[in-house]
Parts: sequence; structure tokens; C-alpha cells
Amino acid sequence: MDLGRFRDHVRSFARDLYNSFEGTVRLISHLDADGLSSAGILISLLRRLNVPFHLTIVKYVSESLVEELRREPYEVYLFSDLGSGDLQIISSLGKKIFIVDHHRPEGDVGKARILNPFLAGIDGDREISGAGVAFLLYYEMLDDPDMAPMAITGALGDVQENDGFRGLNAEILKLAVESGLVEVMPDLRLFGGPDYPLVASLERTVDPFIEGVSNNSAGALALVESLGIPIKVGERWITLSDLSEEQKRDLTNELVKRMESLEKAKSLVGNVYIYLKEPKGSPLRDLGSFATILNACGRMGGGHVGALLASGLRGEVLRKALELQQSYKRVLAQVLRSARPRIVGRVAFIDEGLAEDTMIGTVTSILSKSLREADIVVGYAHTDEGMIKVSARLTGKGSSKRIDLDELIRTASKEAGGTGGGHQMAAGAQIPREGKKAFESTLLKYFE
Ligand SMILES: [Mn+2]
Repeated sequence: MDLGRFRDHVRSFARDLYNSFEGTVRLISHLDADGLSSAGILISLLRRLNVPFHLTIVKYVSESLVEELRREPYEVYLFSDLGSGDLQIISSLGKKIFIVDHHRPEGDVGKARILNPFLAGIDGDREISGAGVAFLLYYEMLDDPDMAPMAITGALGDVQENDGFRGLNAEILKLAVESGLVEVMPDLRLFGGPDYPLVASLERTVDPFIEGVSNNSAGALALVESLGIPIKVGERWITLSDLSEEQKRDLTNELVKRMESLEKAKSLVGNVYIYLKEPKGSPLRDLGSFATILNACGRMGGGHVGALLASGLRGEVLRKALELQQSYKRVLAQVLRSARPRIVGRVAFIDEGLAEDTMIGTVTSILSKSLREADIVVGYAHTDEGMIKVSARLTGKGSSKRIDLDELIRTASKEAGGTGGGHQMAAGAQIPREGKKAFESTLLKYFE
């Protein structure tokens, strides 16, 4: 693998971490799909080195978290897929601190040891995920590529794939393919991948949303039957890979008709990443779906289940993870049904109380695709810290195309006494409760 300038960083970090092992390692990771993939890789690493660990999955680093950690009896703290933006709070911990992350570092590193692509001049937003960084550490210490698929899963979860991977992600993928762990091929991107039962696959695909099929088993079945595709091949359910070229073309055409936009239709076809060690019929065989399942675990308070799943455990752990995914779908559907956006000018607001802070981003995202009366959707949720989490998305309506949400949210959250930013199409913020009015008036002023 060509790690370029990052190679020396990985080596010296691995050496320092290895030399610091004594007693139990305190592992803290992020609750999104990338954070859980990272945790899975690090758990697997510690297990193989016979180092005991104590794991906690968190949404973000806060002062109260660090306060709690400080009172614990551990010596070595390992943070993954978070921490780079909170160097100041973390260094106040006063223990041996190791950070494995790909977020842009902010503040003074202090005594903490940090492994971060940005510090080697590599773009951690696009070229490597938290799980990717954890994997490079794993590979350096164990010289075994077996966890590379989890690095790909993390990168898919963080939406770093765009017609393939770049930079270090591409290097890791190459290793995974050459080691016979992963196969990449262009196909329909449905839940579960090409070897998953087709009807279930259609029903469970929600991003992109397929009108009359997503979350609708009768609709999914009717669609397959209307195309003259048999439901079963002998004794087993038919899958995408069983279809002839012609059947696949018919199916694709039918699905494209049900998409709300051309962009969405395009996202339906692309590379799929097959995890060859997973049996056919397992939803984990498709790494994109693996990320979807991990995401649901995290959002439903089952982060530890997701992390164990990512570390390679199956059986009861897999059963629990799939259960969490089902309840996530139910809760999300319920939240979406009861959403009543408050529309002011060209902004649709979703007030606190509808969704929890772990779910508001997803809710805002989904609503932004259906709301036509606004340019942007702004969702609010209470946080455990007594703040308001803000999540904003462009609706994709013609007039919204020129809005730079990153800048707009950054400015408005600053006015409100908070912090925020993100990307042009999607951004987020944390603001104090009393800052909500100032936040909204700054936002609305932009549209005057
Ligand atoms: Mn990440």
C-alpha cells in the first residue's frame, strides 16, 4: 500500500501506542457508521494483542464526558473517529491520550498523540475515513488485511465514495480486492446487494426512496411480478444476480420511473462492494448495507452492538443488530408521519421535540427531498447537554441551488452564540437554547 507521507505517521503512532499498553485500554468512539467501523477494527486489534478494553460509544466529546473519564481508574485512553476538533477539552483529561481520527484538527495537540491524515497534508474529508485510519494502524501492527472491508464500510458510511474511491481509500480498497476480501462491480444499489432476496432488497431500500416499493412489501412483490420475474429459483428466493440482462434492464427502467429526480435515479446505479467472506443472503455481504445497519444501531442506542458486529462477531450480535435496524425504520417512519414543518418565507423549520438529536439529521434529509414550498429545511433537536442541535439541508429546488449552507449556518450559529458549518448542501450546528431567535432572524435576513 502506498501511504505516501502518512506512512511515517502510522509507524511512529503504532510504536508509541504499543509501548504504552498497560492494563485496560479505555476506548471511546463515535456513534455513526464510520465510528462503529473504527471501533470494530480497534476492538479486533486489542483482542488479537490480548489487551483488555472498556468501550463507550458517544455522539460527541463534551466537557461532562471528559469529566467522567477523568474520574475513571484507567491510564490509556484511545479516541476514534472523533477528538480532533476537541483537542483542548481532551488534553485536560491528563492521562495517556491517543487519537485516531480523520476530522480536521483544531487547537493545540498538547501531550496527546494523534494519528490524523490532515497532519500529513492529506484530505481527511474525502480521502480516508476514521475506520480507514484505524485500519492503517491495524495493518501496521498485525500485517493482516482482514479488517480492510470495515475500512471501506466506514468510508461508505461517511459518504466518501463518489464513482469510486480516492487517495488512501483507494489504496485500502486495492488491498482488499487483491487479498480476495472484497469484489467491486457496477450494479443496482439495492439494500443487501446482488445476492440478497430481491423482493426484500427492494422493500428495504429507502435511500433512494422508491415510490410504492420502499417500506412496502406488497408493493415490492407486485413490482417484481408485474415484470414477469419469478419470485423463486427452485427452493430459494430470486436475487439480482439471478436476473438476465433484459430482466435487470426492465427492473432498472421501472425503478427509475419511480424516482423523484434524475439525481436520485443516477444514485440507484453504481459500484457495489461485496464482502466475499459473508455468506450469500447475508445483508452484511453488501458493505453499503453493512454501513446502513451500523448507522441504525448507533441511532437506536445500540452502538456497542454495532461495534461488536464491525469487530467480526455474528450470531446473537447480528440478530440484535438486525432487530435494531427494524426498530429504527419503525421509529423513523413514525417521526416522518407526524412531522409538521413550520414554514417562514423560504425556510421550513422542524422544531425540537419531534426527533432526537441522533435522528434529526436523517429526518431533515428525508424531508428536504419532499418539501417543495421551501429552499432549505432546518431541523432542531434538544441535546443531552441542554443545547439545541441544528441540522440544515437544501431542498434542491431551483432557487436553492446558489445557497451556500456552510457559510449561512456558520454565520447564523455564531450570531446565536454557538458553532456550526458543514457543506454547501448540508450543514449543522450546536446553539444555546436562548440563541434560537437570533439564529432564525439571521437566517431569514439572508432571504430578504
Ligand atoms: Mn468519520
